[in-house]
Amino acid sequence: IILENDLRHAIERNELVLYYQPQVNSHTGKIFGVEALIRWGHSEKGMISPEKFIPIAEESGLIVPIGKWVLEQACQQMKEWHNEGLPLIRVSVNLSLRQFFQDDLIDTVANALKTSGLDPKFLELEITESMTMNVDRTIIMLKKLKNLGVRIAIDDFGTGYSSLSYLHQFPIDQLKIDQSFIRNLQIDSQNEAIVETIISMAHHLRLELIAEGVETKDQMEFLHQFQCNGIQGFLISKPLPAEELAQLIKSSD
Ligand code: G
Ligand code: G
Ligand code: MN
Ligand code: NA
Repeated sequence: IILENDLRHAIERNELVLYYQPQVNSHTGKIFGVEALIRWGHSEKGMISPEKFIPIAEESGLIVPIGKWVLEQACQQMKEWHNEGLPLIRVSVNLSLRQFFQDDLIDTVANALKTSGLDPKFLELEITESMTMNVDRTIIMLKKLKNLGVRIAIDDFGTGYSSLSYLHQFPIDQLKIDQSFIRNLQIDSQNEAIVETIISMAHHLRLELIAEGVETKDQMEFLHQFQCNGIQGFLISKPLPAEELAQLIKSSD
């Protein structure tokens, strides 16, 4: 089992790395963004999934320095890619509950942007519905983030309990349809109806949309047919180390 102390050492020893998964426009086939996904390159155990250590990081408070590092690293990497002449794509960073409730989140994000020199419009922050239970606080926080010029996405959309009536009050740019809905396409017709409804709602609210966990051509064609343009999933690529992702972008440009 992973202990808090191991994780503390992981930070000190620079064992944390970011992988990147491309997001593709299904109409043009172009990569328009990447999601940064953390991994722990453990000296003996190999790559450890965030599912195993993010909960420990949340409980212990280590998520604060880790989250800071992720933001800095993601912004720096994207700025480097832009400098190298790669297409001007954006990077999405997952925020954890504790980070979202941290008073200095705004400063942390502003700092990561300033230090890297990345144009804020190329940074997107992913929050989940479960973080938006306190509606007033969420609106205040999101407005402050939007004032920095960054984009906001709701991750795992459709799995939380947030009321749809608040959705239009949040200053958000994008919904990410949860993988579970995509997995059940062509299996369950009621599920298909839900996906169609989410897509149509996003269009009406003028929100951009990404389907996550797209693994098959059939799933992509269904989404294409209903005008869900953003696609992320193993069909395009699994999350990759930075160099491999850069190669993929170069070869697909
Ligand atoms: O990358 P997947 O491979 O295994 O990620 C598993 C979970 O970990 C997902 O829910 C994802 O959102 C979360 N995750 C990945 N990277 C980060 C990160 O940098 N910060 C936070 N808070 N969660 C992350
Ligand atoms: O919670 P969040 O959406 O941030 O989590 C992203 C997680 O989904 C990561 O663990 C990532 O590795 C995983 N993932 C990305 N694409 C696919 C896919 O096509 N199929 C499956 N099963 N998992 C995926
Ligand atoms: Mn995510
Ligand atoms: Na998700």
